[in-house]
Amino acid sequence: MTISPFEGITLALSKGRIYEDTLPLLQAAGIVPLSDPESSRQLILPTNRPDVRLVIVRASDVPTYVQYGAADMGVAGKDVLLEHGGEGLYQPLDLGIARCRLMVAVPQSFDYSKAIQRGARLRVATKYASSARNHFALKGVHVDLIKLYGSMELAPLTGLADVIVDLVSSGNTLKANHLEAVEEITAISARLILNVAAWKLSRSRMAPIVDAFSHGVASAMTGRTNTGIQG
Ligand code: PRT
Ligand code: MG
Repeated sequence: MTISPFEGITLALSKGRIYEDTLPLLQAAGIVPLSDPESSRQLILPTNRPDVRLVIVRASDVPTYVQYGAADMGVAGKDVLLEHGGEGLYQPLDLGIARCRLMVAVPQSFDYSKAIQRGARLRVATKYASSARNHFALKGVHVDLIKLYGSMELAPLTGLADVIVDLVSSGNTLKANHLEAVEEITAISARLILNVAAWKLSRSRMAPIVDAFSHGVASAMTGRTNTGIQG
C-alpha cells in the first residue's frame, strides 16, 4: 500500500467532548467535516475544503501526532499537554472548551490534611503522573505514584491507593464513588496546538484557521458575558 501525500492542512482531534466543542470553531473557520466520527468508523475525515482534513486519534495521542508533523495542528486538553511536555509544539490559543479541573480526591472517610500534617507517605493513583509528581513535590509530600489508564475512582475503594489525581467537572463521578475533591492542582481547558515546523513552512495557509479559531473563541466569550448580563 502506498501512502498518498496530502498537501493540505491536517488537524488532529479526539472524539467526544473535544470534537463536539471544536465543531463550532471549525465552522467559524468555514470548515465542515463531511462525516461524523461518532457514527462513521473513518479515522481520516474529509471536510468541505479539499485543502483541510481531520484525523481522529485518542485524546492523549493528539500532541504526539502534531509534534511529529503527522498533523499540522490539533486540539488537546491542558492535562494531556502537561503530561506530553509540549516539545515541538506551539500553543497559541486557549480555546476555553472542554473545561474541568485537575484535582486531588480522597475517600470521604480519609483525613487528607491530617495525613499531610503527619508527613505520611501517600500512594497516589493517576493517569497524570507528571502533573501529580510536580504537585506533591512542590508541597513537599512524599508519594508513591501508581500509573493507571482510567477509572481512577476505583483505586482508593479497592485499597490500591490512598488518593487519586483526576479530572473533575460536575463532581458526580466522585460523589457516586464516595470520594471528595480536597485540592485543585490546576484549571484545565483545551488548547489549539501547532507543529512548530509546519507553522514556519505553511504559516500563510494555517494562519487564517488560527485567526478564525481566535475570533470564534472571542465571540463565544462575548456570548457568555452577554448571557451573564441578561440573566
Ligand atoms: O476516553 P479516552 O481514554 O479515550 O481519553 P480521554 O478520557 O483523555 O478523552 P476524553 O474525550 O474523555 O477527554 C478529552 C479531554 O476532555 C480531556 O483531556 C480533558 O482535557 C477534557 N475533559 C473535560 C475531561 C472532563 N472534562 C472530564 N470530566 N476529561 C475527562 N473527564 C472525566 C474524568 O476523568 C472523570 O472520570 O469525567 C469524569 C468526571 O466527570 P464529572 O462530571 O463526573 O466530574
Ligand atoms: Mg474519557
